[in-house]
Amino acid sequence: MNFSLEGRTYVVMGVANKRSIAWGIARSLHEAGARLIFTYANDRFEQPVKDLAETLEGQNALFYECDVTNDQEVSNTFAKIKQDVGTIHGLAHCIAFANKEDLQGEFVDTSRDGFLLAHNISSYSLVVTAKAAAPLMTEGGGIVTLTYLGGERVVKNYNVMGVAKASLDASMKYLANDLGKHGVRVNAISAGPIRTLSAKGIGDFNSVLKKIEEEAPLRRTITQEEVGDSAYYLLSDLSRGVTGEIIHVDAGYNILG
Ligand code: NDP
Ligand code: N5H
Repeated sequence: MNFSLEGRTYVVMGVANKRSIAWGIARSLHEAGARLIFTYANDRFEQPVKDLAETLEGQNALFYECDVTNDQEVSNTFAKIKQDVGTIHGLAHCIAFANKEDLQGEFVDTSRDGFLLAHNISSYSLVVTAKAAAPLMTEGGGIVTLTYLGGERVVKNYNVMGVAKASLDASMKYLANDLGKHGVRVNAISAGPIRTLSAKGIGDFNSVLKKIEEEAPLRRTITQEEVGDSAYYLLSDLSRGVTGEIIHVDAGYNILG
């Protein structure tokens, strides 16, 4: 079996900068020979994403603006992708957002607006993009989303984002059930903590990383490249029998009691 992604096209959503997990995924897919399509939330990130993609040798990438809170924009984006490339083979969804004030203190204080915002961007966005993207996967395909342990158990400060990730994890499974009959697999990677733009400004992040270094079975944190390679596995035929699964790329931290 040939596991090269030569001749295949993947949409990568959520590159903000070179530290983004989405960028780690883009690099792994590029190295495997895939053609890449990038989407970004608004034009603030257009040039940075284009500059990064330029560094991928021989890559003839395409770029689209796609704010996932806007149904019309999501369906227009995939209509344009269909027009420009026809078939796609997969999608990496690396998008989340919650108000900063909801990522500290107690979950019980979450406002209705903050709760809905976190769920809208971090969970429903997978549903709306899967619906728009799956019809383009005419040769079968894969969808991968990024989740975190805080959706499975209570993790200090993760708060509303943990509840949104629980919703994302369940959405991933229901989507896997709906889309499986069309040859589309849907899976999630639960990544260990990585210092990215989203993690910036989060109090205590250093101590979270230190705890992983001290306690995780591998006694270290993980990298964007390691997440990227697991996404490559999930988006390639290597994982052709796997759907509705959460793979923990977290140096084994989740097995600890
Ligand atoms: P980044 O800050 O690099 O990426 C977050 C991305 O979310 C940004 O690219 C941002 O797009 C995008 N986004 C936010 N709002 C919208 C919107 N309305 N429409 C479209 N895109 C939007 O952080 P990470 O790489 O860390 O995050 C990627 C994923 O990984 C998230 O789901 C996160 O929860 C998950 N994760 C991260 C971990 C970590 O430790 N870093 C651990 C486990 C999971 P733009 O830049 O265009 O605004
Ligand atoms: C237990 C923790 C630490 C506490 C919680 C962190 C949660 C982070 C996730 C969300 C996505 C961060 C977030 O929405 C930040 C925004 O409020 C402010 N940042 C921005 O607007 C920047 C500019 C843009 C690019 O960010 C986004 N998201 O659009 C969890 C950590 C140990 C692990 C972790 C960091 C998990 C995760 O899900 O990211």
